[in-house]
Amino acid sequence: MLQLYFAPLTRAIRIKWLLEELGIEHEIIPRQFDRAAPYAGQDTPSGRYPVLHDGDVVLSESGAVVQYILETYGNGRLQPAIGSIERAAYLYWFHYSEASAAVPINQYVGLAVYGGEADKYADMIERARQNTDRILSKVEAAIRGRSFLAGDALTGADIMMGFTLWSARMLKLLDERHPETLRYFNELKARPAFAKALAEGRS
Ligand SMILES: N[C@@H](CCC(=O)N[C@@H](CS)C(=O)NCC(=O)O)C(=O)O
Repeated sequence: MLQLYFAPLTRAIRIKWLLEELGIEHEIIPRQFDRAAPYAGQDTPSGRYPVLHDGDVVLSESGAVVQYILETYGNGRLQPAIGSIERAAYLYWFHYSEASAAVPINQYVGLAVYGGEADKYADMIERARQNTDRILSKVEAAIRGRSFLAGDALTGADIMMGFTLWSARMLKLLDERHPETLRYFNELKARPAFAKALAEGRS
C-alpha cells in the first residue's frame, strides 16, 4: 500500500488531497513538522515533506509525487490528455506553483515567520509581500470567470496551486484584494478531499 510521510501544514497536504480525490487507499506515516530541525532535517527519508513510499520507490518533491501518482494510478484522471489544448495550461500552473509562486512566499516565511529578526529584514519582507501580490494578480486574471486553472474540471494543477494559495491565505497574503482568487480558493477548500487533507493530524 502507498505510504505517505505526513506532517500537518506542509506540502504533504497536496499528496493526501490527491489520494483522497482519486480514492486511493494509503497509509499515513504521521509526523510533526520540526521547526528547530536544520535544513532538510525533518524525520523523513529526504528530510523534508512530502515523501511517498510505493514498494521500492521512495519519492519526494510534491510535484514529482503528484505526477508519479497520476501516471501510475490515475488512469487519465485529474490531468488533461497529452496533446489537448488544456495540457499547456495544466503544465504551466502545475509547475508555476513551486517554481514561481512559492518563491516569494517561501522568502516571506523564512524572514517574517522563522527568521526571528523581522525588524531587521523589513525591506526584504515588504518586497516578498509585493512579489506575492504580483503572483496573485496573475492567478486573478487566469481564474476570472472560471472554476479551474486548466479546462473545466479539477486537475493536478489545481492541487499544486491550491496548496500554494492556502499558504498565502494562512500568511494573510491572500485577501479580498484578489476576489476571484479568493473565490477559487474557497471553492477548492470546500472539496471534501482538500478539507480532509487539511484536517489530517490536527485533531
Ligand atoms: N519543492 C519542495 C519543497 C519541500 C519543502 O520545503 N517542504 C517543507 C514543508 S512544506 C519542508 O519539509 N521543509 C523542511 C526543510 O526544507 O528543511 C516540494 O514541493 O516538495
